[in-house]
Amino acid sequence: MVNPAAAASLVVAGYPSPTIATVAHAFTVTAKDAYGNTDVNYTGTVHFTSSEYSAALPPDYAFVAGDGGTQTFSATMNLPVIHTLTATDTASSITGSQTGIVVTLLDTDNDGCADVYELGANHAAGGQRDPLNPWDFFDVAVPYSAIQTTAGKNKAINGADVLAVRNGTGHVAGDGVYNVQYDRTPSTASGEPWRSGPPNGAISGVDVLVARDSTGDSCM
Ligand SMILES: [Ca+2]
Ligand SMILES: [Ca+2]
Ligand SMILES: [Ca+2]
Repeated sequence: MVNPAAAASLVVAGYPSPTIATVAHAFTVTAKDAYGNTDVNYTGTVHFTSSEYSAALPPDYAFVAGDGGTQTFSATMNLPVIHTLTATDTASSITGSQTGIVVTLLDTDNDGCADVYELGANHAAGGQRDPLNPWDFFDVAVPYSAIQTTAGKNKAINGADVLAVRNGTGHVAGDGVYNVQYDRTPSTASGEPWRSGPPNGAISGVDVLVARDSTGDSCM
């Protein structure tokens, strides 16, 4: 066994990426000497920080001899985007980070609009929708024809979505061209066209109207 030198850095690792915001996950902190060996005798106190200012981080932790230089912790990222998780020794300032942790928001129905936005009040921001209805946010993976220049969902309902639906009009389930993603059942809620429902087997002008009426809505 290698007899380690004093700890020179902390290795923060194991936090899952990509991951979903607001869910707690485990990660490890390991004290390493300058040669990359684990400092099994490390008894420093580590303090946690993150680029995600609202993250739920562990309290300061004082390593004990029985830890063998490594310990498992738990943290929760609450905001999406890409974050860093850092542990720093409060006395010596040796430190280490796990970088590039990709955090996304939960989108239960996978319609491109995260639950937290679907539950919001502003329909133009994706709100007043149902996080369990995958057909109420009309962002589609264009194209339906070569006219389209944008590929894939972009979390915004715009002219490309409307055009893609329009180009699919006249097709019905089973005709070999029909694509279910351009088909909706219109909302039955008065004045609330964004509450569209599941496919009804025919892509028609009504679907174009449903898409058009939600144009400008986005869900970031
Ligand atoms: Ca959703
Ligand atoms: Ca939905
Ligand atoms: Ca339809």
